[in-house]
Amino acid sequence: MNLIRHFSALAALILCLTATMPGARATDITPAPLSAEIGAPCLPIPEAPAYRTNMNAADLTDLKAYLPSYPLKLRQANYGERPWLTINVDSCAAMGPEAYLLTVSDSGVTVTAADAAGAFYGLQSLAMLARDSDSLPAANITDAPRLPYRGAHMDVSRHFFGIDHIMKQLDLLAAYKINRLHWHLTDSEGWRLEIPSRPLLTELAAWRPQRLYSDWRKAGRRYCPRDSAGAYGGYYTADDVRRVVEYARLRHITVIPEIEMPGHSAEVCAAYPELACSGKPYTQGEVCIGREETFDFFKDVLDEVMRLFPSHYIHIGGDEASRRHWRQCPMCQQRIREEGLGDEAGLQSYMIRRIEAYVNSHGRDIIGWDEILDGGLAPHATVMSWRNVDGGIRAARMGHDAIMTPEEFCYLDHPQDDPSTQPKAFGSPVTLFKAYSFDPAPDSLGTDVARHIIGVQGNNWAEYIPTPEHSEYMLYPRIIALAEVGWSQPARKDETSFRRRINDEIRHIRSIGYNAFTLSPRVAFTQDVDYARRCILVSMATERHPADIRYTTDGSEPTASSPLYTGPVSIEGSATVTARIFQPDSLPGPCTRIRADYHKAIGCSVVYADSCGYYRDRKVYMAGGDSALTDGLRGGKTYTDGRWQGFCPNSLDVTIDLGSVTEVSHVMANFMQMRTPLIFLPASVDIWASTDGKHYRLLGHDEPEGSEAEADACFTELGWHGDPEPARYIRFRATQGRRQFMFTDEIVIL
Ligand code: TNX
Repeated sequence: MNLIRHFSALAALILCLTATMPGARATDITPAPLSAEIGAPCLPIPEAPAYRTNMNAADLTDLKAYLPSYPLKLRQANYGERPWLTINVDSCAAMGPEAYLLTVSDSGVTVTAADAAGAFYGLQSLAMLARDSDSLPAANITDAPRLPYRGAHMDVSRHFFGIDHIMKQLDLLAAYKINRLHWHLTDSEGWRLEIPSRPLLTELAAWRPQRLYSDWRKAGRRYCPRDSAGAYGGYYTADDVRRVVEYARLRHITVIPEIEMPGHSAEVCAAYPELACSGKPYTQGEVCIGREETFDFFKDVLDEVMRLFPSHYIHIGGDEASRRHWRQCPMCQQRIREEGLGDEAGLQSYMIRRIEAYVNSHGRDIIGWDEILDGGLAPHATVMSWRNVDGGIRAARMGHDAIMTPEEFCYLDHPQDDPSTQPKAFGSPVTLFKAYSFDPAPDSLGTDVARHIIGVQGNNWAEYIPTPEHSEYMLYPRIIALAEVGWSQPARKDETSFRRRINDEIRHIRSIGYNAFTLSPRVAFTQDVDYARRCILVSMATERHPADIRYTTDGSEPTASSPLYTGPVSIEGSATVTARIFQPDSLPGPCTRIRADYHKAIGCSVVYADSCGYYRDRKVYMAGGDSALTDGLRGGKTYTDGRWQGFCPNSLDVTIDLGSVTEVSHVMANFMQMRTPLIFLPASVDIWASTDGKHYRLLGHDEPEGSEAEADACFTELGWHGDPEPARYIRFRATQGRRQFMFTDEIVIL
């Protein structure tokens, strides 16, 4: 029956899609609805619009409890009064969960849904149509989510955020139809949930002498008693949790608690050292799996968690455990032998399976980070795929559900623009449009696999997020891009429309008190190569709207009368392209520049010295393989864009054959430094030239400047520039400073 209902709903929706009126105006509803016909303004919005609904008593009570947060001041229609808004909830309606129909005509507004969540989402879309206006346009909107799980994650361990901050975010997340809050409650930087039977978790392990995570790390990662002077931290009481859970429920958001195990647990071992292999505090970040006490502990914790959180899913972490201590621990080794677990990966998986069985025995299911696939997946687990999408796909192929949250697209703790312009953040940039481009369940996976991919989530890890304002800055607007990724059908996603809508959303949410990032004021460049015409094609983009891009190719600063960018600019030979944006009512944006060179080495062969190897086992770090350094393709601001080649742990040492002896006056490569993902500039570079491939002479030596070497994030060119020298072979060596990662995109020879 349910299935039939689903199919007929789908058929109805497809009909609606094809029936969209030609010439209909684009909607301003975000995430983009399945289908929308929007006409001319037709219905005035009264001061206090009256609604009538057939909702059941429980749903109506919930709606009334929510309405004070709703942008329109709705009131229930009086007896006999004609309502402005009718909300129909009909469980027999041919619609799936969370779906709704919204119609506006001159006689009123109707929201129809099969469940209260659908009605709630209809109201959210209505609020967007009504925003900043005194009348509504005629509208006929049919909408349904693409994926059932649309999540936002909040890390409250690395820095602590009070429940007011959490509830403020729930208001906005719900407006964008996000329906899960993944609450990362425990980690080595602080335990945040009161557990009555384990008081030291919140008397000690929720507090530290230093406010900032980075200071605390440097000072040796110690906790301090709650009442010590200057203690920073905090935790949630049962009452706090109940308030958040209820506040979220009224907004159709399920709060999924995460209790990390067996890794990311240094705070547990500090409060209860008997759970560490050594029996001592501050010795390890993973609990001992050999001891029964560890299981007793997590059972106590999970009992309280399941008492407080009605969520069907309990997230048990499972990521990034070091297995070093288990290898040396007699009790862990004994467990491995007795249970026939093979090795430490098997031991970790044993713990997750035992915990899963406990959670299952209470009628709940677990979610774990993708590392829970190692050593054998627990039978009913849902996998949250963070390192990339592979773990999620692997789980889905095995018939398990998966939630996609790959770092490359979904990590909101990464900078959202050129890192040198942003507050310190983790890893490589995840721009708004990078997040927007993510497809968690592409058709290419096939329906059997794709149907197990139940959702997508943005993760806001808080190592470098010390304040609520900063947390909002990282969340918005990227979480809205991910809301559209999760809600809207791929065919409804459209960068141009999203750029327009998101700029409006940012203005709006800033006006109601959220500290959203206002998007990059800088032009972003991409370079492509036209090998046949021997030129570089420079594309330019802006995240802002409305905005014109103007550019020059002679090094001068663009003015309002410089050429307007309308499509890729071709550069023959070498040029510096300078561009900036012009927006109405504001000063021109900062200039950004790139050099484009159709240089002498493009297409030439490169020999990698035996001592050096690019990082072949990681697809994303090898860019174009052996031709990456001479393919003319320059990297952007992120090392995962497929154009940067990574070297680890060895140095870069290559020889380029220009084909015949030619005059060379410039040999340069661009390098990046990003400290948090351990990417460093080389310590130095050396360049040699040869005409015969046997005898080499040194052309130059270069080193980064001190300020660059110290920078958290920077890009710099290193190489040689001088009087023309005859050369056929150029050897370029960049020596690692730290034996970590080193990335370059191209060796430019002029
Ligand atoms: C990896 S994602 C982690 C977190 C960090 C995050 C920083 C995951 C399961 N583990 O503990 O905060 O990277 O981006």
